[in-house]
Amino acid sequence: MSRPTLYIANKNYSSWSLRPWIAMKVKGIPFEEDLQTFDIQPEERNPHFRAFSPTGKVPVLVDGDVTVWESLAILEYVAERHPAAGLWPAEPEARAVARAIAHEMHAGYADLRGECPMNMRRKPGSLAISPAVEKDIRRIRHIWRESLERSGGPFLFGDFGIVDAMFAPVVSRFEVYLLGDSDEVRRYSAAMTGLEPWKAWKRAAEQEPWTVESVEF
Ligand SMILES: N[C@@H](CCC(=O)N[C@@H](CS)C(=O)NCC(=O)O)C(=O)O
Repeated sequence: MSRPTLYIANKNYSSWSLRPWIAMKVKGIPFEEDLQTFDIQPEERNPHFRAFSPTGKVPVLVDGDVTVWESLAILEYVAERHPAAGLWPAEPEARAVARAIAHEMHAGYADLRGECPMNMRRKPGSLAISPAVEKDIRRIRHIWRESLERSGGPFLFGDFGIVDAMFAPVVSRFEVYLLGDSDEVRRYSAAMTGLEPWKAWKRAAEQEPWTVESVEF
């Protein structure tokens, strides 16, 4: 059986790409990776992405005749194709809550995403953040604290799953911008950054030669 291809962009910057990539790696699901670099001038909007992506954005998973875009839809597709991987909690109640949290992440936290773009190799240091970002951080910390208390960790619903994949780039943002110093953040970040796929992605990000100046601050 041929492997699907996951199209991603620069590992240093592409937060949406990290989500399906880390989920598939953690679960040992085979795929080919095709990294397409962002345009140096972001206003050019990466026309080369159009060759494989209906929206001109990444990530995109191509599995035979099927093309799936949108990170959460890709994760759902992978979960359906690999039910034994346990990408969602087994119990319907926990699964419903996990889905609600994953959708909240997918649709929300625009202020955090806009003001604190993912930049994995940035030297850790704080920056001035707006009250809207503080609100996003409070909400995320609440979700992490409540989920870890309920599941006992180390991930939000016990074992690593889609919810954790959705929050992986947030862990990086918290680290490099020194956001949310608290027990639940330290505990969850340690679990995430201890994963071998996390370390591999970060190493690759640090070695990339490309710089997008507009998100370097
Ligand atoms: N909601 C989409 C967001 C995808 C997205 O914005 N991807 C960024 C890279 S992290 C992108 O391709 N940006 C290029 C552009 O906007 O031209 C998803 O979940 O996959």
